[in-house]
Amino acid sequence: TAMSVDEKFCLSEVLDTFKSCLTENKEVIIDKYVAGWRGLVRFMNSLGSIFSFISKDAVSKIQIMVNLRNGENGEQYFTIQSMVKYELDNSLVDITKRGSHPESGCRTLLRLHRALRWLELFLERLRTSAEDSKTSVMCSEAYSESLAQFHPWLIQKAAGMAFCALPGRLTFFEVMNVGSPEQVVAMLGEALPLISEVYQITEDLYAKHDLLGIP
Ligand code: 1PW
Repeated sequence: TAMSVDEKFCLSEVLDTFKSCLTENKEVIIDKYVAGWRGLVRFMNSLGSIFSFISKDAVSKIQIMVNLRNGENGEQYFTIQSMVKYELDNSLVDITKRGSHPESGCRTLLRLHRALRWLELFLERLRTSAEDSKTSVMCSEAYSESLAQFHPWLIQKAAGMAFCALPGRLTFFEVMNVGSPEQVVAMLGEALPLISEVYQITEDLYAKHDLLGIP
């Protein structure tokens, strides 16, 4: 993949990308959504190599979405809404059991969407956390409440081990490269409602089309 890991990372820029996801009609622009994820991957990689097994899967999902955008029907993948319509109209999604479309846009994006909920819960905990709170605990609580239910036992264990290696709250804030802890908290307070809106719009769309359980 052409993804660079050494670019200077700043979390507020990443969260800004998620802000720019939504069109006026509240459709989610896939290029921006994917760009937001690229930034999150850089963030995870800057947390240490133990997170690379986590980011590796996100990287391969991002690549699937990029390939669809660059493919011959790329314009159908401009927004999540147009993607869902296009793939459903053309029977390009395996809805109830795995079949001939293991890498559909709908399936792939659903994985990122579920992970975004984890991120939202985690960042919200981080935002409201006390100085002596443990990032590992916040991260694993957010994980149990969201993504864990979709992961087999082995991945849950591996994720739990990665969380234990997370740096403390202050170091974590420094890695975000936003400024003082107060500035981080303020930035999160601004960004979270937007991430949450993108999440909710996607969730509602998938629910409407009965796509939340794509295997
Ligand atoms: C510290 C901030 C972290 C927030 C980013 C969250 C990223 C979540 C990626 C978790 C990946 C764990 C290992 C991969 C598991 C895959 O099996 C799973 N992928 C996801 C994204 O959940 C399901 O994909 P699959 O196997 O059905 O193709």
